[in-house]
This record gives sequence, structure tokens and C-alpha cells, in this order.
Amino acid sequence: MQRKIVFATGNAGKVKEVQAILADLGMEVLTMKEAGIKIDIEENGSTYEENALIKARAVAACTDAIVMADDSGLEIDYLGGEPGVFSARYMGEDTSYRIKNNHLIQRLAGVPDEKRTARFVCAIAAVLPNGEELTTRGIVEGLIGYEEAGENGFGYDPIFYLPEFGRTTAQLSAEEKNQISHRGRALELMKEQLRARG
Ligand code: ITT
Repeated sequence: MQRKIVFATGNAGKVKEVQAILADLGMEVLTMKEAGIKIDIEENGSTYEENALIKARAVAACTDAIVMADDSGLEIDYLGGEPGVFSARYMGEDTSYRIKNNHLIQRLAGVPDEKRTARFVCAIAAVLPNGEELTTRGIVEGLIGYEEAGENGFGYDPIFYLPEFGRTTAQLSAEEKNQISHRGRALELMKEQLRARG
């Protein structure tokens, strides 16, 4: 099997996590940029898996390496699952997460703990050099906090509170987050599938 993986993402926060989680696979993990691939991909799927496959297929057309992609999002039950697959586009791609996070906190003003349930969901897609396509999914359950807390991670991490840790995912170390996160779980499942194929 090819020993090189190109990870199809433009999100620097994801890249850091993915490189740490895949480190023990013994394969070289390159970003699109490092692989010299510069393409714009329209994410027009309606599920995380569809969008992850759209990204992985687009990049697989440009390289012989294994290609993986991540599509993920935050689902808030009180908001009917918003922002979900639109998490990156919520309030506009260029709007800061300080603004997005505080806006979500405002939308949950007065909502008690038991109705603040939410989850991060991550689908990982892989396209192998022989054309085989694989997907895995990971989920982590939590609550939407009352204020932002923590500087680690990225995106919605400062408002995603884990009752069992008493902290947000932005207050966890990188190692702690990767052990319990949606991305960590989905990538562990993907590693198993790759290892099974040698
Ligand atoms: P690529 O498509 O280039 O990978 P993206 O940021 O556009 O980058 P997505 O379409 O998958 O990626 O959007 C996922 C969004 O969900 C991401 O931008 C964050 O806002 C949020 N998100 C996903 N995982 C997260 C995490 O671990 N911590 C905080 N926010 C996360």
C-alpha cells in the first residue's frame, strides 16, 4: 500500500489534530499545500460523509497517494441540529469565531443545562489508489456553555463543554482532545481499516 497520505483540508486547526492522531500509522501525512495541490472544492453534499467524499475525490484526482478528508460540524439540539453541516459557513466563512460563538450563546439565552445538549460530529473519507472509498464517523457529546472558555483547539471549541471533564474542548490539551474527540474517534476507525488492508 502507498505510504503517503494527502489530507484534503484547508483548515489549519484540523491539520494539527490529524497529524498528531495519524502519527503512529507510520505513513507520511502531507497537507494539500505540501503536496502542491491547489483546488477549490464546492461542498454541496447534504451529509458529512458526502462532503468528506467530495473533498477526498477531488484531491484524489490530483495525486497517486492515499487521500483523506474530514467533514465535521457542531449540532445543537435546541436549534434543531444547527449549524450542522453548515458549521464552517454559519454567519459567513469570514466571520470570526468570537462572533459566531457569542451569537450561539445568545440564541441559547435562558435555556437550562438539560436543554443545552450538543455534539461534534466528524466524518472521515479516504480514497485509496485502487479507487476504493472508505468512510468512518466519530461523535463526542457535550453541552453548550454560558460563555467562551479556553484558548486551545479552534472553531466552536470554546463553547463546547464536557461535563465529565468540567472543561470545554478549548481547555483540554491537544492530547486530551484527540483522545475523546469526534475527529480522534473517526480517525482511529479509519486507521483500523487502513491497517486491515496492509
Ligand atoms: P475543510 O473543508 O477545508 O476541511 P472547513 O473548516 O471548511 O475546512 P468543514 O466544512 O468540515 O471544514 O467545517 C467544519 C466546521 O465545524 C469547522 O470550520 C468548525 O467551525 C467546526 N468544527 C469541526 N470540528 C471542530 C472541532 O474539533 N472544534 C471546533 N470546531 C469544530
